[in-house]
Amino acid sequence: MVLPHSLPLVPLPSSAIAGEGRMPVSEATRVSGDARLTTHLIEAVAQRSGIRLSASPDQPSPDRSSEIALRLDPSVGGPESYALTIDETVDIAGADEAGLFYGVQTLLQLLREDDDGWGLLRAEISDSPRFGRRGVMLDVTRHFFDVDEVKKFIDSTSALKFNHLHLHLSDDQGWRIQIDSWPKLTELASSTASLGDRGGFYTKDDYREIVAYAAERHMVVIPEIDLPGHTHAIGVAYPELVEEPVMNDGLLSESARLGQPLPVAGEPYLGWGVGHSSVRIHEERTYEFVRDVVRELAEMTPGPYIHIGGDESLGTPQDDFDLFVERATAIVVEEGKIPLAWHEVGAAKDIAEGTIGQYWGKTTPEGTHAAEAAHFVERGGALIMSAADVAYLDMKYDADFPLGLTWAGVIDVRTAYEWEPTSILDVPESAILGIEAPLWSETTRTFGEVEQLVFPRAAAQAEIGWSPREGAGREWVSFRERLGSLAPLWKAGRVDFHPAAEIPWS
Ligand code: TNX
Repeated sequence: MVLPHSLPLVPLPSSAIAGEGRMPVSEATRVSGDARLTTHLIEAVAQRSGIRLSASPDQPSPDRSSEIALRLDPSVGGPESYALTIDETVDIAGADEAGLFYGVQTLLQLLREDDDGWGLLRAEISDSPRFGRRGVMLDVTRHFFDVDEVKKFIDSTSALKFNHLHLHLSDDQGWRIQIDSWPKLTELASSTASLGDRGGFYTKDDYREIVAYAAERHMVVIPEIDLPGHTHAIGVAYPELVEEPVMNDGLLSESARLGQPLPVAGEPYLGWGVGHSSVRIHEERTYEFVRDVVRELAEMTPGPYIHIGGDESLGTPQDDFDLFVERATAIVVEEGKIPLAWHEVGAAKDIAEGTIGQYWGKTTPEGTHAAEAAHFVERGGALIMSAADVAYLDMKYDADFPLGLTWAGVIDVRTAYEWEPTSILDVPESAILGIEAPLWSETTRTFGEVEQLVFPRAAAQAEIGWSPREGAGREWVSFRERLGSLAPLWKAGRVDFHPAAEIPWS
């Protein structure tokens, strides 16, 4: 038997046996099954190989040679699981539509070209995810990325079986989503970005287009409005909602250390210092604002979550912070959604029950981070792990890498791969919903630069989120080989990945 990790697959499937040789594919190869997924497969194969498979709208024909059958079969396993057989024909059975989609993504990784042309590596795979939550985050605030760029991000991350897309939609540098009841947010506070670059925003139609595109690829979009700090842009539109920029010694020295300009009240902020802004905690108008924004976001968000931020609110006194996040999480619940928040929000005793925390501390927690994270679990919530020293996609690969930051460390591909989300905090394993890998965009001025930071490290996070912890092949020596084999797929998809020297790219 050939070892499972000899198959060029990322993330590693829960069970895989490589067969002998390849099943040739040609324009005569017929695909049957759900029309949309069939089209998706045909387009992806065409983009990769130039071969346009034929769609066979009917049931699988009696002559089953050269056939790829996509079908649903709930007996295959739990949510998102699938079984894939490639022999003389291909059979993909998804436990549900997401599972079928993931079976197709695996099939696409097994499509390879050699001297005899294009073929599918023979294999017998049955696969299901370790965690139900496998997320990526895109910061569209420090730099703005348009609808087509977000769609490309969805394409390349859903191919790695990520199933949540968190969009960081507001920050000091800009407000990026149309809100009808507070129109000046986009009129006055969206046109600029970090480094003085051009901003932008999504209309409600744009946003719905992103949500629908993501849903077709089985990704849930999570909108984040960052409160009560990271709110300088709100003050550019509505000065009455925010405090004067905080200018304490800590902030002044931090901005100097980062080489970042200081904010000026009412003017767009073009740097990326943090911790200087806060909404007014003791004004009822602030909560009218929060409720309107949450309600309008909820209306265009079919997914269950609204993220209210809560990180680095260094300009908000602790008691005020607690009061604010208790009210803000309650508002999200009242508007029918589950609140999500960065782990600092767990400092507040009475956050809404069931609020989900996002841990962004390090793999060895510092200060109050672990206790804050644990409080979400005490309140009946759960946690998503985004440990900054391993899962942050905006850290540099090495000290000389031109893009990215270093505050959490430099993260080479191996470091991004070798961590365990359930071993960081002292909470029950069942409280860990999964992982999310964030891309903060202070230094990425183009979408190509985003991709250089995200790929290949997102593939490491994909495997941590999907693959069994103890699976054969779930280790660096195997991963780096399998990762290297993704290069032709990324090249065909024009993904501007960083060809890290650690990886044997094919
Ligand atoms: C910290 S981690 C932030 C962001 C920055 C990021 C840069 C977290 C929740 N907040 O505001 O963009 O560092 O790495």
